[in-house]
Amino acid sequence: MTLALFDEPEPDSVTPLTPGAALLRGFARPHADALLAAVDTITTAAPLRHMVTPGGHRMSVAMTNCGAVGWTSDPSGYRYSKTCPLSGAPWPAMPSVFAALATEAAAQLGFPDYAPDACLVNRYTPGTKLTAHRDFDERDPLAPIVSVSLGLPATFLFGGPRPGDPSRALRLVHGDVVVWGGPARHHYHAVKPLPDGWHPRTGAVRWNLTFRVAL
Ligand code: MD6
Ligand code: FE
Repeated sequence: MTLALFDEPEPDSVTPLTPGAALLRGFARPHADALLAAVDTITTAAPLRHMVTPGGHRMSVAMTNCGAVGWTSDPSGYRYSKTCPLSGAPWPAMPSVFAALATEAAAQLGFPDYAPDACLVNRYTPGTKLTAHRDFDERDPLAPIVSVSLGLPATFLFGGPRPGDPSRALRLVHGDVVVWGGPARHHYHAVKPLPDGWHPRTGAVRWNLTFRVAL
């Protein structure tokens, strides 16, 4: 008997999570190299940085953005801004391969014409984690978050609307996409500390792209 530590869906399968949310296994895989090339361009134009939370903690995830607006955090709060606080310049434009993928993924869940205006680019290295939270800084309470995983595998925890709700542990690998919107839009989620590893495309890194309709 094998101990089921994770839900391990088949390649290219759709795993429903809760109404409005699903894991699209391998959905981004055909575009992974193009996405990674674009990540390189974006992080050159708008360097990754460790933002500080309103509580004064330096986030272990290194972040930047592309799109019309970008998510930022500093001791005075979370917000979306049209410019990068480091350079004062607009964020790099959202590459068409990013926008097209996000729109297609959202459509799979029944969210038509999804047009994200923000994409947060997250870099995880071994030990990097994201504590349980809900994304509440966006105007539209129903438009989904589309989350694309590239590189090293990570354990993603997808919970419910309340802090103590049971969560499901999903092992997200290169090319996986998770979508949560509608009734699932404000569910708790977290990423466990990234284990050591080496990925042929990204080295010792997991990249995560999270798309939102922010404004
Ligand atoms: C992930 N990221 O990395 C999911 N949320 O798989 C997030 O949920 C997230 O990276 C808010 C701010 C930054 C994030
Ligand atoms: Fe989040």
